[in-house]
Amino acid sequence: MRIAVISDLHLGSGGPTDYFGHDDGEFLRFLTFLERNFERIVLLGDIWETLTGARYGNPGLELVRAREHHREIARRFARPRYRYVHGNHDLVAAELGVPEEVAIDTDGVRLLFTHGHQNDFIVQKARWLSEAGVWVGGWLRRFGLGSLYRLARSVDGQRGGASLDGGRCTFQRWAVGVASARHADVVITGHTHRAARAEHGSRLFMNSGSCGDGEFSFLSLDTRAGRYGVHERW
Ligand SMILES: [Mn+2]
Repeated sequence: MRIAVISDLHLGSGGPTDYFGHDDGEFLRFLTFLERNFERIVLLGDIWETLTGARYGNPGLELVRAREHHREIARRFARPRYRYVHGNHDLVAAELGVPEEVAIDTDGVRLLFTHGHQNDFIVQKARWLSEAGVWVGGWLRRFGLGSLYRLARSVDGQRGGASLDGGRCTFQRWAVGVASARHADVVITGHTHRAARAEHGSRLFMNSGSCGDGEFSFLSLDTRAGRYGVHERW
């Protein structure tokens, strides 16, 4: 099976707290390209930004507003080719039945898709603190404090344990541990916004990077041909 993976679009309701950074028409052309070349497209979490509303703590309303603001993209994602796995910025989608983990068995290969926030200590142990941090970040952007926002993001990124050196990356070690527990050959995550591909013994770790901030990062998985690629442009 030929599968494409994208994640971390952070589609919001417009304005400074919408981190998507694409023209919707151009992004729809990118999705058409994926639909023509892949049998399935996995949306691997943080597709919608639901934590940066002006008032704190109403992700359900923010999801509705973001879907209205990007109506054509929302309609596109309803096509049968798409498979949605939620992340921590669109956790509210779990209430609508969106899973936090999906396994696909095809051509004798088991693929495991999970966003990756499950490895984040603060997200897991103090969800309110993590969500309040994202909400404050939204207000920094509204006040035009982009540099402070970027500093906070980079500090948070360091904390995530993601490293380009697969052997030292605690995020990858966690993901490969989950893959092993689920008997998966390939584990695919998002969350870190850092696209990656690294072999860990007999298992393969991949990260889809981000399609937010105007980026076009995606993964191509061809289980029949055994080809697994990271792409930064289409
Ligand atoms: Mn995330």
